[in-house]
Amino acid sequence: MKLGNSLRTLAAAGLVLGAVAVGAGPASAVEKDGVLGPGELGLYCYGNQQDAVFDLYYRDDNFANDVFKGARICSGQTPNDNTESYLSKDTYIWDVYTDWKRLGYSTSIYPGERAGLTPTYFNQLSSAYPR
Ligand SMILES: [Ca+2]
Ligand SMILES: [Ca+2]
Repeated sequence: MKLGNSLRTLAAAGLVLGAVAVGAGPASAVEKDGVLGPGELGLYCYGNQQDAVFDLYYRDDNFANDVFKGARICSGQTPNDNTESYLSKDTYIWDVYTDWKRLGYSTSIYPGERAGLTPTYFNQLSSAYPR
């Protein structure tokens, strides 16, 4: 009886949380879900913004502990040293680096910018920080 009540309470709490998540709507991006949403920087596995995207909302100081999501060729692979192009849907400038924790070479990606990574950064990025 007590267990049953506890489970019902948990279920009710889950429903409330679910309703809040749905109510938040499409304006709230979920980072690292494989879908580039508003406020996110997208780093793509292939050139020309093709195949899987590593979508960042917050800083990430080490890409090596992440994987591309979704059902693309690169899905399941690490984005570390494995991105060739980008698209920013963020309103902040991002600084990206060729090694973890702001080490290595650095370049900046501006709001709305879409391009291929140049040779120094092509398949080399390992950390990223919004300003
Ligand atoms: Ca996302
Ligand atoms: Ca990471």
